[in-house]
Amino acid sequence: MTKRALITGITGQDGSYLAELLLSKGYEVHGLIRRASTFNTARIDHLYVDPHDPAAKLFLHYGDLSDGSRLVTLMSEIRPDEVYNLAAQSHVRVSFDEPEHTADTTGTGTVRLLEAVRLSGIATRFYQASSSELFGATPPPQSETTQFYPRSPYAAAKLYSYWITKNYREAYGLYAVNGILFNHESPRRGETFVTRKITRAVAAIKAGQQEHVYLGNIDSIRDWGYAAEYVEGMWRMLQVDEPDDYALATGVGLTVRDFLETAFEHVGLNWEDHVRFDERYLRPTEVDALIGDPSKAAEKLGWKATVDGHELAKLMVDADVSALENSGRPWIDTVKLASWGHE
Ligand code: NAP
Ligand code: G4F
Repeated sequence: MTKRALITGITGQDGSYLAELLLSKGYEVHGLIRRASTFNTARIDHLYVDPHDPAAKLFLHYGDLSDGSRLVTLMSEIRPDEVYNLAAQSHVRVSFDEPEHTADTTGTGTVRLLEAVRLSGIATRFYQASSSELFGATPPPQSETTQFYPRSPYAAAKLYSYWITKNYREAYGLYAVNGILFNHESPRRGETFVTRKITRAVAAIKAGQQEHVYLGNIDSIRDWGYAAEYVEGMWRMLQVDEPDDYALATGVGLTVRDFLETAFEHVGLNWEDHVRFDERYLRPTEVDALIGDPSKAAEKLGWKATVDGHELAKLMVDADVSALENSGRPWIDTVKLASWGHE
């Protein structure tokens, strides 16, 4: 029997890698996408096959986590074996600007989807994209048993989603799991997260199209892994007999400064010549250090990260250098776009 999966957030970084993985495993994949005035499917366009083609295995549906009745309808129409809830307003800095919207999407959106699963009566397995941001101010190493201390509207919304997922597991016997994922990046990472902001800037500076990049706090520590490996961990969480919660991480922390050093050195540049401080990229409350302990996932799921933060920085720089070389788009436009907000 062909398994069927529904992915919310399929147009995002993780959604695109997960869709690839599930299609490669023979799944029929359904994705929730938001209606936008421009195309927002660039990360999955390479997977798309005309739905009229009998070989089509990927189907997209308009919807939004703010629209509960639509989620109920889609659940009964698609009848998925597995639901991956990856959709969210996922930017921590932006959540300070849009706390209410973040709560509605990143928090309440989860219970809307869980209710749709529960009301459908289908024996669906549910994955919730929880985050290492939940640990916030609690010092590393952090694991599934570490106390939560959220430090942003984003983290507070994810905390609600974490607990409501656990509650639906306990109250209704739903197969529902939390993947507590530490930062994971890739060439598909959103342009305003710090790793991608840096690797895009490295490419532009190397090409002589830009002189400086403006950043906030470069002393914070993150446990950066490779997104393509993390989606394998998400899938594995839904394949075990009993639902449980798991942290995925490399176990190694780097500062933003370390990432800068590796990324600039990779193309023969010194980061100190090109990085400028701008206080608008600071957060009202910062998360100083996230370093995960992934031993439970290793033991129970056989999952292990193999790409470390330095390797990741280099592969992202290589991808941005070649993207810049191959694109006819004037770089300056996208740099301006990324500088409008406070991300
Ligand atoms: P991302 O690239 O920002 O993708 C977010 C996705 O959510 C996009 O497809 C976006 O659609 C969709 N979305 C946003 N608001 C929505 C709404 N109201 N209704 C329906 N869809 C909506 O995020 P990511 O890096 O892939 O992360 C995936 C999930 O894991 C997120 O929940 C994130 O918070 C969580 N997480 C990420 C990390 C990480 O390091 N990447 C770590 C821990 C947890 P558009 O394309 O239309 O904007
Ligand atoms: O890349 P970031 O914006 O990622 P952050 O805040 O760690 O959140 C990401 O990882 C979470 C998992 O732990 C996810 F849940 C969340 O959805 C998201 O994917 O910032 C990383 C660090 C922060 O300490 C930030 O203050 O980089 C610092 N930073 C310094 N200058 C900057 C900048 N961050 C951004 N985005 N832009 C800057 O100019």
